[in-house]
Amino acid sequence: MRASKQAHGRKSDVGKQDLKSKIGIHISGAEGICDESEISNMSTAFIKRALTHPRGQPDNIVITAEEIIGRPAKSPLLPMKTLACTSPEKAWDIISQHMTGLGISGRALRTAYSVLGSENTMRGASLVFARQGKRAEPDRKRGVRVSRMGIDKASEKKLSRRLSALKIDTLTVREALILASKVASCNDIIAEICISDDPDYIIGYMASREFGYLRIPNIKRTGELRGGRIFFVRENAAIGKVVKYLENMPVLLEFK
Ligand code: WAQ
Ligand code: MG
Repeated sequence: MRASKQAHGRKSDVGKQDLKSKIGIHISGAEGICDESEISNMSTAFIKRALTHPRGQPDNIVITAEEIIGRPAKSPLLPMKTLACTSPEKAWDIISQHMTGLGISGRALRTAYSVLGSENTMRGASLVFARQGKRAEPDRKRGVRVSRMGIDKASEKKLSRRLSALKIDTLTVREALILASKVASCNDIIAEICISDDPDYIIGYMASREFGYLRIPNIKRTGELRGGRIFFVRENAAIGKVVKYLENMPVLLEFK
């Protein structure tokens, strides 16, 4: 699902930067994998979400349903942990330390910082070369939208139980963990940083196969419309293949 609105909509709903752009402003997006019998339920839930989104009222909602041929690849969900963090400045210190430990350069971190600081949010993620720090996504306005990921029924139950015990069993957390786990399953991606573009959601995360999914409270301040996702890619990665994998390869995540 993707929901957007034209830039001349209610001014209170969007950032000043967004008003300058003539194309639709991104409000909400969502994706999943389900059985044929559940397509209708999933679509209804997605439309409901688009219509009640904190970023504003969309004037355009697009639902796409595609058949998956063959069995999706399987991959494990990342282990999860919540870090202690009291401000966006401290969040960036923590992120920088972890990323530097994975070999991500200062230049790449500066690129990430500027993308994540912009109120011109993208619908997808920015790909950043881990050493040179150059952006690699083919469309800088849109970014790369990860899709075709889901979770099997049994794993979803287990995950819900685990998250309930931590009092964080929300759709936002479940979907973010599923997305991050698919991204981490891509060999050419070293790590991810994510900040929600919802003005009220101030917990972000960083993720990698090395250290799993690390939640970061106070990654931004309440009310800020900025947000985004950065995927750091290996310097010699074939970008076309990475994009194909993220956008098209069906992956079912499993709770182990
Ligand atoms: N593929 C690539 N990028 C995406 C996708 C996707 N499917 N969905 C969202 N993005 C990018 C896009 O730039 C958005 O502006 C940005 O990420 C934020 O998206 O454990 O809700 O859907 O409590 O607002 C983190 C949960 C929630 C942390 C993240 O992201 C936790 C969230 P949002
Ligand atoms: Mg959002």
